[in-house]
Amino acid sequence: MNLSLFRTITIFDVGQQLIGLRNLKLCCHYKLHPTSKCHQSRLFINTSTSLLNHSINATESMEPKGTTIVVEGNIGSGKTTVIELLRQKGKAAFIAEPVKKWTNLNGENLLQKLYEDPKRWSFMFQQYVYLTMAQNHEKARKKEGITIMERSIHSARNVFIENLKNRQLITKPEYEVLDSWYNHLASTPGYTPKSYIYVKSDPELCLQRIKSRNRPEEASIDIDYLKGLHTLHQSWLVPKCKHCSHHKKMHASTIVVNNSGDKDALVAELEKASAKIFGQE
Ligand code: TTP
Ligand code: MG
Repeated sequence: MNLSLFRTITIFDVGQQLIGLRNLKLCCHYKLHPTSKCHQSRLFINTSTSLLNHSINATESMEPKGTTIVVEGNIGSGKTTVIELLRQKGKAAFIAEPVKKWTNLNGENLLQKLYEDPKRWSFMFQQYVYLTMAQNHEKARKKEGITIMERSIHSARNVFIENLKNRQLITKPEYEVLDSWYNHLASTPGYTPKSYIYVKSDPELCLQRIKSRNRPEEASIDIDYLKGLHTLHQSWLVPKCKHCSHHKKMHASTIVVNNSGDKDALVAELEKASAKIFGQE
């Protein structure tokens, strides 16, 4: 009996970067006589099958199991509130923003350091944001169904790091290192969401919310800083040029949710967006 095994699989390199589709053609011609026990042939088939299974498993674990949606918007725009409201619908899994990690890394309050001396600490802080966000993308990729997470490596790069460069709070080499990290992380399968929920809010309102929630680290945030972040969110998530849109958002769509500060209006906005959000599994 001739047994032919001919499979095509996807391979990723050790650095977990997709290097393209390569064909692995495994062809085993294997003669089996009911009476003879050909140990070597069996061993070959067993090893090849394990390798194949291993590669397929490796491939499967890289591929996202479900759909990731990311909530973005200015500091104090109401992302956490939006997530709480969506949570009540019971139709998705949720991953919280790692702010707690940023305020306590083995006793170090990195967020506080950032605001106390941005020139000294921004580079360090943004690297830790990348790490903690990559951990969240990793969690999201393994979940089935819809997973909604607050923030992403994409806002870290397209909004915060861009803003730090504009304000000359990071040096050119620091910017280049952060950009290289982004290019590496963003090419990981599953790290680009299907869509963004963009919580759009007036920077003045964001400032009011920041003041009333009173995170001690954020006491120095001013309106110019929030206006800069607002402009960057806009040009990233709702760019006027189609080419820029594809380039910057890597084909993810944007669902805009306006937050004017009125809770009932926000609930109504989410109701309107609900079909778009939950209909994309
Ligand atoms: P946000 O990620 O905007 O979270 P939030 O809880 O303030 O937003 P919302 O009220 O809409 O729920 O900001 C958290 C803090 O982290 C804020 O002080 C800004 C800072 N930050 C950076 O400095 N760099 C970054 O890349 C990110 C993602 C946040
Ligand atoms: Mg929040």
